[in-house]
Amino acid sequence: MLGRKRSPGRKSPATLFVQLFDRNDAFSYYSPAIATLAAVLGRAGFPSRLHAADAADPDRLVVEAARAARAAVVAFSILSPSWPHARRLIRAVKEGTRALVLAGGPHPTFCPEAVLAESPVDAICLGEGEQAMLELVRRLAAGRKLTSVRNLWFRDPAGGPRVVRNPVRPLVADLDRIPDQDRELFRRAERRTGVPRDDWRMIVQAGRGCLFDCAFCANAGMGALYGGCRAFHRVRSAGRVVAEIAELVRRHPGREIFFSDEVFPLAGGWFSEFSDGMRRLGAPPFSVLARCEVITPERVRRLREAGCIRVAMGVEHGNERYRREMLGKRLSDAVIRRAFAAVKAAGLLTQAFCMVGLPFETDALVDETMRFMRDLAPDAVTCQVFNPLPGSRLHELCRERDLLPPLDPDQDRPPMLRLIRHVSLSARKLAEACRFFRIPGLENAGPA
Ligand code: B12
Ligand code: SF4
Repeated sequence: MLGRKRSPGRKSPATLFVQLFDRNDAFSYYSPAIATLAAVLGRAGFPSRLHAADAADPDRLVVEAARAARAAVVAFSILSPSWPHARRLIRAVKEGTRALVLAGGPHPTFCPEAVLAESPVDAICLGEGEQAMLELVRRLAAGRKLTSVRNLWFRDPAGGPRVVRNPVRPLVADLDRIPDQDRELFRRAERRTGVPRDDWRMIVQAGRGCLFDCAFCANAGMGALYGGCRAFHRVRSAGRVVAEIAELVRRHPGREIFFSDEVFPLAGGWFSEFSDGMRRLGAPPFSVLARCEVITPERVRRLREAGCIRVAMGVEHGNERYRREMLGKRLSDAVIRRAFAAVKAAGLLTQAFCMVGLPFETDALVDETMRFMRDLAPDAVTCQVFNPLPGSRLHELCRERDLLPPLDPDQDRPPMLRLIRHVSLSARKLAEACRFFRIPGLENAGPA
């Protein structure tokens, strides 16, 4: 298990994790990455605290939290849409404390040079962070040199232009070695956030990564860092997953568990062992994300017996050819229809994901997505206006084809949505689609 206990009495540098969240969206309050990193540090005897920051909060709060925690490290986990908010807080922490400021997560992983250039961060983590962060804190405790820790890039502490770019270490091959998420870290911080208790999701992961490489998804970027999506994809043992859920059920009975694996492992012996274990636990309610291809009536039946109440599936677009050629998702309309029918027939709730405002989309293509979704009639649809995500192939395509509008370097509010330039989609149609899919705040949206 990662993070063996240290001998007591040694100096323990404290870490303050910063969760960038949106107070209006309770789901955004929880980060499995932070909860996992804190668990690894905690096992090794290093204390952590959490500061949850909404973009509207005054910056001084994070500085006060870092001082109150006597933090030696202030650690940010950053998704690209939160980068402007993170950058603002990183500046505040650097000005107001002497802590080492570390940033990890998808944005520093996919845009490391930009993160160093646009903020005074001391170090960034590329890829998986458990071993890197533990090694960093151990070295801090021992007063050893920090700048050779693999996965981490360091800015020259003397203020020079040099950046130490350490290579990425091999992945943790056996995910069972990683301790369960430290959810209590978030519970302890809950009081100050205004997020109602028990509103945030009980996120569990059966594994990491996925075997596909859709063009709009950052999974491809993670795969590229580690020699391909196949190498990055790993699954925990079914026994460990069920044991984690048993503990959650004991502590928080009745709450729904959300498997955030983008493709839940539904095939083979793993799934049999998992579903048997869940049945033994009394089939606690949970939801999964799945690819339509792997859905069969038999698997859905076993999912239901195991406690599953909802299956969410990516449809992405209503035009099969556009889905395949632009989005890199080789999935036919027929397979999608079959999968939704099978889940509905088993009495489970269905949720569909799709996007509008995609590169080179036309009004007619958007109409096809609205039509397809109306026909499919899932219980819930989550439609997003396309946001080009660093780490994805479509982000690269938008950059190459000059579809990315310039970002205001001084902007300090999260641009949760970065509309791309459209060459063939009318503002009227995009606004109509936003109304149709009830995308809040964007009913009058128009392409930049
Ligand atoms: C669970 C999940 C969520 C959860 C939790 C979000 C969160 N804050 O973590 C919810 C449902 C809230 C969510 C929401 C969103 N998500 Co999301 N989500 C995921 C998902 C499926 C799994 C992430 C995860 O928890 N993995 C397990 C943990 C343990 O791994 P990890 O996050 O990769 O972290 C490891 C490393 O990155 C690193 N690391 C991470 N942080 C740090 C910090 C430090 C200091 C260090 C040293 C290391 C480190 O170490 C960790 C352990 O190895 C990923 C897809 C994926 N496969 O990664 C998308 C993903 C992260 N989400 C994404 C996006 C875009 C969003 C949304 C913006 C979507 C939207 N439009 O609403 C919102 C943003 C909400 C918010 N403000 O955070 C993108 C991010 C791409 C990018 N370039 O930033 C991803 C990659 C999916 C994709 N489409 O490509 N999401
Ligand atoms: S969208 Fe889903 S299926 Fe496609 S690469 Fe990303 S995680 Fe995998």
